[in-house]
Amino acid sequence: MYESNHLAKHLRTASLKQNDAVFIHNHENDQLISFENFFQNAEKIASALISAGIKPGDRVAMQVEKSSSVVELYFGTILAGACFLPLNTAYVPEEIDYFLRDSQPAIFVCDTLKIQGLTKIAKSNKVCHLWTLSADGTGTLVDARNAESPGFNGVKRDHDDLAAILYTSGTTGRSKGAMLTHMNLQSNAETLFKSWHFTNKDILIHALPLYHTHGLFVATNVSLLAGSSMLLMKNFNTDAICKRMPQSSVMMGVPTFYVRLLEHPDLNNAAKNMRLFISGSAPLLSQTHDLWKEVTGQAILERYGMTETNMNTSNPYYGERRAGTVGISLPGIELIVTDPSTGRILKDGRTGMIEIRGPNVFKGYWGMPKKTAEELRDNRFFITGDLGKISKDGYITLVSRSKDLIISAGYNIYPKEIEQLVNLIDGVLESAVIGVPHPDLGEAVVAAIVLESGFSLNEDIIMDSLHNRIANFKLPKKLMFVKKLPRNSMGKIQKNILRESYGGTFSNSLD
Ligand code: MLC
Ligand code: AMP
Repeated sequence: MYESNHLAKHLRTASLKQNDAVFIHNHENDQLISFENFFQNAEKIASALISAGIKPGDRVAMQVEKSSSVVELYFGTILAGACFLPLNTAYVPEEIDYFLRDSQPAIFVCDTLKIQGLTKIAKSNKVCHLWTLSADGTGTLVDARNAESPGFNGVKRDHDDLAAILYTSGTTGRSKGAMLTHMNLQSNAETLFKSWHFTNKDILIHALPLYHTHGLFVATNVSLLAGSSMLLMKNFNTDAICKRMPQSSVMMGVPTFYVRLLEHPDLNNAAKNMRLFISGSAPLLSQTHDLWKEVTGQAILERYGMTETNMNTSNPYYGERRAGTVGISLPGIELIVTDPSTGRILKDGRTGMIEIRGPNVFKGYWGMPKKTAEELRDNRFFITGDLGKISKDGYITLVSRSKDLIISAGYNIYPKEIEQLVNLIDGVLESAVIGVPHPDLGEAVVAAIVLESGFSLNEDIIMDSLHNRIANFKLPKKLMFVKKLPRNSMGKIQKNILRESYGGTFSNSLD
């Protein structure tokens, strides 16, 4: 089936033998969607996209709340030969304007509730069709789908054709669209499905957002390849997860999931039936790993990935899941550690830049050949910006990041973007944004602000100016008004000193 469409063909194979089995179980209303149902809906969406004039390679952007229709839209887009471009639901119109301008999608699907604010933006960016999809499963996308019949067999797409563009923040404050091919997604899903021993008996607790690599590709593609089920939850909720664990087998989550679940009194009982807990997207503290093992008897399997590369390493399914490490390079993926200044390979467990090569590595940044050339070497090794080391027996430890990036509960936040906005506020002389340890989020955003002399801005004024200009999760959790910022002899702000000064800000609280 879907013979000429590389990704669709692979993702459909396992379920052909079990069309009536449940693919998606909606947690909120207990609706069950069989594989047959799911693929028929995706086929109808693909037909609707074609009817709307979508051509191979066109972008289909969406910013909608999590639902099974999103997964159908993803697969329908692939079948239609187009390129899926999901956007974080927290983005405000100003941010959406940037993404639409940069990616020039032919279709943008937004939440019905947001259509008023987004119509003008879509028009000014020459989006041909603005469709809607609401959390309750209604909208013009669904109307267009329902006007079509199933039976669409997929537009021809080869392994090297684009399947998706996912935006990842940039160090300059400008987000970059990572172009992912059919091969990138298919090969990685295949590797993970095998490494984590997924089968059609598995039921995956899916409480992650559907607009990132983790919840979209890792969770969904692996489940499709294995023919397993997903219990789709709109939000992360510890009560709901503990209630559902006894009927499930695997959970994928960011470390915050595990930190919060450890506070739940039922965890120990609930987890008994689970075969696998997977963590990634941010560092899992050794303490969390150890405590989890103590409470549930199971070692969390930590893996490491990124938008540009999908998953690179994983702790083993059998064998030691070593706390504080991200495991071993996945089969078929080369990982080297290099000297950041010379690019020469470092051996003997020395710390350096992690570089990755393999079928998982993206094609480049959308419309940014210069940026692509800076990060993707001619020999196809991708310079990750993560600093790490490899032990004698192949386990990789991430030590720090060379990129000025904050990872807050799995969301990436680039300080530059916030600094630029803070610096625009009348009365602000300059600012520096840092990430500091946070017991719940892993890292939290803190802004150190220097005011111009004669100005006395308070926290509310600063926060009011930031609201509606950037997504809520990027807002600083704390503002520090300081007389001046620490600088080195070259005049560069020394963020390490700020991190030392404010590192204890959240140590005793769960903000
Ligand atoms: C929510 N808030 C956050 C936040 N998430 N603030 C900082 N960092 C975050 N990650 C804020 C909201 O803006 C809101 O602010 C308040 O918290 C409550 O919002 P919520 O939606 O109720 O939050 P909650 O449900 O508690 O969300 C926490 C979370 C979520 C852990 C469930 O952050 C999450 O789903 N994270 C996963 C992200 C993810 O999938 N990353 C994978 C990237 S792919 P206010 O002001 O309105 O109260 C990748 C590659 C790889 O990295 O290797 O996987
Ligand atoms: P993103 O750009 O959202 O894909 O985030 C990718 C980044 O998340 C990587 O470059 C790492 O810095 C970080 N990351 C992913 N997985 C892990 C992990 N298991 N431990 C530490 N950091 C991680």
